[in-house]
Amino acid sequence: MQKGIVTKSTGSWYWVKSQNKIVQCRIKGKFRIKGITTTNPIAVGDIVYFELNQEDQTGNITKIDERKNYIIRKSTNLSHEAHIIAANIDQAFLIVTLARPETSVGFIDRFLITAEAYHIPVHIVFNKIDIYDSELLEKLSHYISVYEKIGYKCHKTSALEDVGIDEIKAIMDNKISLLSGHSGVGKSTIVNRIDPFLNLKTAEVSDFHNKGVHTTTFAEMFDLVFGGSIIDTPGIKGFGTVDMPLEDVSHYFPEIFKASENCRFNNCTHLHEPGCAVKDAVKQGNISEIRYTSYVNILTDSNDKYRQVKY
Ligand SMILES: Nc1nc2c(ncn2[C@@H]2O[C@H](COP(=O)(O)OP(=O)(O)OP(=O)(O)O)[C@@H](O)[C@H]2O)c(=O)[nH]1
Ligand SMILES: [Mg+2]
Ligand SMILES: [Zn+2]
Repeated sequence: MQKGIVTKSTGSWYWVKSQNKIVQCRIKGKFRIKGITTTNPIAVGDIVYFELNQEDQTGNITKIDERKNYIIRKSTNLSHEAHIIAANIDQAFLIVTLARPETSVGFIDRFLITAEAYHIPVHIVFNKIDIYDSELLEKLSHYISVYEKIGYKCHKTSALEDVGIDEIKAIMDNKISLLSGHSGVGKSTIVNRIDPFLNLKTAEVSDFHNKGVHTTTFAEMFDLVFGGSIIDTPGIKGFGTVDMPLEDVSHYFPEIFKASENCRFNNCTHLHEPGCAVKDAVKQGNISEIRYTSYVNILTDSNDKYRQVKY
């Protein structure tokens, strides 16, 4: 049996890097993670064991190591199926654009709570700053002040003009980094800036929808010449439902969790209870309105009530 790391999967085939060689593998038998149904039992970043077929040099994956973490999203709002974007990552870079396409705060926050649940550090990268007008630049500095105040590192980049890329490159040194975000925000363009030899496919955002068209179709892990590796992923539309009991959501909004220590009721949902320290903090400007609104939206999103997933 040989051990390796999954660098790409297309559904039926898994690329497994083992002793600096890539072996194409299939899954033998069934792999199930307790409690959740996933569209992909094995994801990029998984450590797996396989047996090599001598005839064609392909492999059969027979075992998978326990994951230290993973980033997961629901396939659709009403389905209980989940898709694992990547596993065993050291940090995530959420690539955000305020235009072409526009990333909403709701999307950012759903990503952050997913990562927070597994203690995955997130860097927020605001890309395409070269196209922002004065209004968007103002919005940008507001967002950065909101997220930095809570403790998230923010970066401003223009992959097109090579601005700010060295800064994020330095943070990737010797780490496994995931790049995520909507389609068309420039994930693959950023990867190409970081390592031009990779020469990944990128494409214009369509004018009609201002949305990307999923140029990258499979998540793939690349080794970086300076050490560490980077996982480029297909754009995600949204997270749909959140994968945690609703009462846990507030634990993953660090500033809401902190303020909630002073709520009158210890099972306060911070929606309508009297003596709620969270609502007070919002009124006083200590918790940002945009973050509180996202929190309320997640809790009251009717689709989330269908969520049955428990770990
Ligand atoms: N103006 C501007 N355009 C950029 C920037 N970064 C990327 N782009 C453009 O945005 C478009 C989409 O870039 P991609 O790198 O393909 O986006 P992606 O996030 O990988 O998209 P998917 O693979 O579909 O998820 C391309 O036309 C890029 O040239 C930037 O900083 N400024
Ligand atoms: Mg891409
Ligand atoms: Zn409260």
